[in-house]
Amino acid sequence: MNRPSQEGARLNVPAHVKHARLIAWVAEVAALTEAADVVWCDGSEAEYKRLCDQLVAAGTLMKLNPELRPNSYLARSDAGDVARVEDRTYICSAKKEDAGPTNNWMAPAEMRQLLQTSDKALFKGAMKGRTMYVVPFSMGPLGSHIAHIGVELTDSAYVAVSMRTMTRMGRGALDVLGENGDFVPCVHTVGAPLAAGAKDVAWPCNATKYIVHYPETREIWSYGSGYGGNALLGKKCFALRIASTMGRDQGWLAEHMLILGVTNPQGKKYHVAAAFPSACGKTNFSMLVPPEGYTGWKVTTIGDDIAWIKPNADGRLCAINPEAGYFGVAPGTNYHTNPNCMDSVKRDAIFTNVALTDDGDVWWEGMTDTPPAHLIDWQGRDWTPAIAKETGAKAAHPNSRFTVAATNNPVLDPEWDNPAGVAIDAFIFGGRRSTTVPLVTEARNWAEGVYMAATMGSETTAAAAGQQGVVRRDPFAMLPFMGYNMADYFQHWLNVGERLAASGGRQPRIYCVNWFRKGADGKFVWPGYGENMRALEWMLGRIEGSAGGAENVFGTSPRYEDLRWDGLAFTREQFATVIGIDKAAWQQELGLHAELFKQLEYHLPAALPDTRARIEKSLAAA
Ligand code: SAT
Ligand code: MN
Repeated sequence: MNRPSQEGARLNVPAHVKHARLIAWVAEVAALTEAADVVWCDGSEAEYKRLCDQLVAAGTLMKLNPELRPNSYLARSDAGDVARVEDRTYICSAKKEDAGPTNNWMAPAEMRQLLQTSDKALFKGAMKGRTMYVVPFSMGPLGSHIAHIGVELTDSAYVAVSMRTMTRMGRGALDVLGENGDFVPCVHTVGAPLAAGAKDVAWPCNATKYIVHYPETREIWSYGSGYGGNALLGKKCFALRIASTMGRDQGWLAEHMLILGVTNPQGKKYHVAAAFPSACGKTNFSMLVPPEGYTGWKVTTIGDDIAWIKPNADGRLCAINPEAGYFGVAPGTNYHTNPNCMDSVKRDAIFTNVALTDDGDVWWEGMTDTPPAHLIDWQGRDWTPAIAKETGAKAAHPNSRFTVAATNNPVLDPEWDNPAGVAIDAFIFGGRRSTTVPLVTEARNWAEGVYMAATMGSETTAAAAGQQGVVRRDPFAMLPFMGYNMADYFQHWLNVGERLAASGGRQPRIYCVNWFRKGADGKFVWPGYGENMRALEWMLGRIEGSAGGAENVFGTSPRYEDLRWDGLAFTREQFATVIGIDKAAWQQELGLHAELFKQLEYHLPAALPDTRARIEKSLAAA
């Protein structure tokens, strides 16, 4: 029985790791995948540097000009591995009904055969010739009662370094885990075993992809992709899909939401959590710079993508950002749309699939009004404005990204790492809709707010593979990220609100926004970005009881005179275009809500069709 110690030596288990279950699982996965070597990540800067150097030598990363972009790198992915793959994403709950009609489902035993146990199981030998990195991480401040630990085993050093930026990764997380702590096991392989002596490619991946979640055993298995949410398993896979099921079971919420702090000139601070689909401006909103005329107002970032929210003893909903970095969309980011983000990525960033300038810096569409005269595009080809004009080729991929630590953000909220979280005053839900949905609407009660969130629609973006610009229902901006039955999730939200009310706690107000309405000329009417502060101020005014509004069929929206217009030329007519409720459009919209409810019929809470019927009635009377 001296096997464990021999195994331990081959596994390179550091002396400080005493967690027997963790070690046994690492051994099991190393044996299954036939990894050539095992490296335990400690999260140190020296380790980050070593892995980055190694990635540069392998051709995966290119070091950018240190004078223009210190300590920063560019990665170019395989052209077939550029976004989340929703059609390859599975929720393997024991019962199909628990995954619900919005998720791909396969029986756990069948999926395990495919991935782990059959003769041709995909993970068998998948890491041959590669190093397996053991990446321990905390989602949320170390030791926070809202945080949870995960461990990702990955054969991608790019994933390991990205996880260091995106999570609290390394020794600290292992210390929290101790000898017997719980962790979510996450297994990731690019699915490209290397034969002895074979030359590697810069971005190994596999045409076959599986992003698999087992909610009952809280496991994640990801095969074939090295990109973003497919591979950085702490993000969408753990912090949303698995955590949503944990939240359902334990009475909390895991949401696709930014969290911001907003302080008024009197020094009163509010906290707002806002859900928008991928690539709809969460990062921009979370770093908003108040416009001219808003002297003394300040917006600070707690998170830009994900919120974990638990009720505290005082009856408040408290939120943490489980992440420690930003994996944001580069195109469209500039000194007008998000100056704080531009400053965040000035150094210490990894860029993926953006363009390279001739002097070794990065560029993407929308960064500057005039593109450089020559670039190397995201696929390593020459790019000039003339080529773009002729072929339509983008210099940067529309879903190109930056990965940077939250601590680089000049407006990072001082509470961002507070283990107790921040008490949420308002929830905002917003989609990308060129028509129909008003600029801002307040729900008259919790159930109406849940209805707004549940029926949200949005035009699809490049963040996911597939058709772009088509309206799809994206309840709570969670459609691609729900770990269980969507209708049960609606009920969970209703329950959370009821429990708050019953315990004498404070329900946050709920708002629906749409920055994206277009005029007859096809252009956005609302200027957006910093000007969104005007809608935000109105929401806070509603909370204080000082802001007026008018009821419409959907909720309460501001009249022109209810918003502050200092510093912005925006006419009553323009305002009417972004706030109006068009009867015919809403009749059609309600038809789409009915379609959604039909799809989600099983377990759909009655409060939702009831609310729909009420809206339909008042619309008919309007
Ligand atoms: O899922 S990713 O992390 O790749 C990005 C997103 O869709 O928000
Ligand atoms: Mn997101």
